[in-house]
Amino acid sequence: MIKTKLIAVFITLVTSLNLFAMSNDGNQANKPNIVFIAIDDMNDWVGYMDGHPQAITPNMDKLANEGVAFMNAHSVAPGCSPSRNALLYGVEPYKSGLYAFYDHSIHKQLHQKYTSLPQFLKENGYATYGAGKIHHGPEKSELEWTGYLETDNHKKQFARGKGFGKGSKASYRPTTNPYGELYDHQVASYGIDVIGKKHDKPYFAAIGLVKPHLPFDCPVEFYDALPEKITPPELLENDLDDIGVEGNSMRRAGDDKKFKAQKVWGKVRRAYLSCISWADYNVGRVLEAVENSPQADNTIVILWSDHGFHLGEKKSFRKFTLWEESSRVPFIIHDRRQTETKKQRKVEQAVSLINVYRTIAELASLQAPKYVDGFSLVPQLNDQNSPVKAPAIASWGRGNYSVRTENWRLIQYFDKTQELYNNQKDPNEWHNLAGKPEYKEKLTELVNLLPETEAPTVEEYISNWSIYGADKQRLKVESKKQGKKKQKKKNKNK
Ligand SMILES: [Ca+2]
Ligand SMILES: [Ca+2]
Repeated sequence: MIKTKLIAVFITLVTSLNLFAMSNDGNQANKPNIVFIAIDDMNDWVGYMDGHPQAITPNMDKLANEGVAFMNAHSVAPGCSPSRNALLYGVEPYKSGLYAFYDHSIHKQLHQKYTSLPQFLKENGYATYGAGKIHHGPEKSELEWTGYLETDNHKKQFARGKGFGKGSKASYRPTTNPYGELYDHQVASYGIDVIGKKHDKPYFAAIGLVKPHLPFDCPVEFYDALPEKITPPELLENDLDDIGVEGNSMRRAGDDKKFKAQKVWGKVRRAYLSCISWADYNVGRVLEAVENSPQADNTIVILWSDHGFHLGEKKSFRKFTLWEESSRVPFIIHDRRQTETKKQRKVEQAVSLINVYRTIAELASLQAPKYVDGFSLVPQLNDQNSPVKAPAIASWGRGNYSVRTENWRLIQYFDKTQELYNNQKDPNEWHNLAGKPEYKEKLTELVNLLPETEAPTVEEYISNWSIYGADKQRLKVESKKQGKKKQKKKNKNK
């Protein structure tokens, strides 16, 4: 009799705990810690992704081997601001209208409209710590963060005779500062402190590394570790002849010409690779802290990069295109609670980073806010062949989209020009199949996956220098007028 009662009490307890967990009442029993590593502008030049044969990234390779590596992961937008706004507020640009770059003051407004991922976790019982670049721009609101690192600035010292360029952004030179003076080292150290502490609540540690973002400068040891001769990109003569005006306008053709004329492409690519190794080194420091932490077995590591980067491919430099180099990113989830799993779990299906929010919510047994886009990737963590619900959509400016499935990419620009690539047969996206009658069916299939509705561009707080798409010309003219007005006011006040 007592036994039956006890079982009944036990069942009630278990059921109510589950109910509590899913109804977000703040029950924190056994909720996992989340280590969230955000990397800036890192493309697929990472060992396990095979994007460049000379990449040196032992720590990310190890993480990919232990966790689940999404081999075909894609950013929501090829620019920091729209990519991070989408991921952190959980809303696709074509629904939010946040296609462009925005001034940092926009976050106040966004906090009223959306619940960002760190705010969501904080409201649900997590202690949330942040360091470095998580949002685009410094945003350290108490709504989101229990604690946030203040970094120290140090003047950079450069190794003599190595690399080139002296601009604040356009610099490709290795540094000789002690590691602790550098931003990413400080950011990782803060994460290491958080991870090593004893916590009475589950924690969310967001660690935002800024390398390999420009300028491509990092400690000289990482530059020296790379060979003098860096493998150049594969190029096809006349590749760009089958691309429309809008597609071509997204390329930074001027940089490519300049680097070619100065014969420095090799140095640029080497400096980028070295910054990837430096980021990897800091990732390794954080991972070691996780392994040695008191709650290692109840911790999930999630690593992602906000978008990719062109370094000569398609005669292009930087991001800001809808092609594979701008789109494909490292994305790894290692749920250390899963102890009995096979190594080398790779998901080959295309997935978008818009799914990060809902995935983290499910991992923490929480219900994401209703408005949040995307879907949880927990099924793929349990079985890498579990089919994903939707392809990866990317937006760049209103009206410009890319749809990436496991083997195909469609790009449709606002002027209705299209590109279609078979990425399995043509990984460099050289051969645009959009106009070919034999691919009409495939084209239609992918066109049908494009967003059905499109939010107007949010124009308040816009920094419109980078906008491509249907609003580009109009905003350009308006911003010129605005600039003139401001100048007149200034002159009047003089
Ligand atoms: Ca970025
Ligand atoms: Ca082509």
